[in-house]
Amino acid sequence: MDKKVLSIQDISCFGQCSTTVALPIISACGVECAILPSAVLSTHTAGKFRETGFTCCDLSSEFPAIEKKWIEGGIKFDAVYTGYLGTTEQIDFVKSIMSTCLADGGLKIVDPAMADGGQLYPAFGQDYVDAMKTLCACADYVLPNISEACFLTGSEYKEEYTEGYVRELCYKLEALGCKNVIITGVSLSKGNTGVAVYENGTFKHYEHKQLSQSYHGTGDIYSSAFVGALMRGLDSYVAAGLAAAYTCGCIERTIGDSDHWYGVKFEQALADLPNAINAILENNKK
Ligand code: PXL
Repeated sequence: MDKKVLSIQDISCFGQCSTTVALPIISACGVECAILPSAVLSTHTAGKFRETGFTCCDLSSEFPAIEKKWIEGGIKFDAVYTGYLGTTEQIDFVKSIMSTCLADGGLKIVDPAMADGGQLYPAFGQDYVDAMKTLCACADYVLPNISEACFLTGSEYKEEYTEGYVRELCYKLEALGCKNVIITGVSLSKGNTGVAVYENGTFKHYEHKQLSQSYHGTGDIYSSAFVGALMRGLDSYVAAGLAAAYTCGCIERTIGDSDHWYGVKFEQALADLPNAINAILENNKK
């Protein structure tokens, strides 16, 4: 059966993140993607935009009426995937929509997009972290980076760490209530980076070469590719690796263009995604 995903995150009109990457990426995977925009911003809030400023219009007031219409129309989703949300009230609302609009057995996939480099994004404080903890506690999959995992678990943020440190973050997230944990940007050996996947008590690390630059929005690109691949029926560890390979492909296409500092050229690698998913599914049939 074809799957329907609901993506709940902001629309940053310019900047290649959140809804403007989730919709094309999940669609390219061959999965229907509905959206619920949490806010409309002129740009994302990172990098130079942190200094030059941005506009933000919170759309929360629309949420209850949209939810009511969806309930009346019997509209249900096979997964609700959340990213950057504007306020703690929106986090509460997301919990409500997960209870009213998820099909039986539907997945709750939470990317707690709120921090990077050990720092919270400008819009957020401890109250947001506390609210995000409660959303992650009921999630089937959480996809934090190391910074977000530290904020969620009250752990010290480290730039250099061992596998033991990452395992500890996974155990603490599990103790919080997260069923399955995927931590992005996990670098366990010099020159390499990757993702840690902690599922059913088993820790795995998918590793690839570290690229020379990091970019804004790659967490959203990663999560969207993971959601698309998972909803096509791929095993979560395979989906995690495929999403990492796709994100690397996006970064490789952007390195060298200093004008393109605000995001990655995900469009140029988009066709790789369904090809990779279909090849794995074909191979699984053999
Ligand atoms: O997850 C990245 C992101 C999404 N949306 C907004 C952001 C950011 C990162 O800074 O500011 C509005």
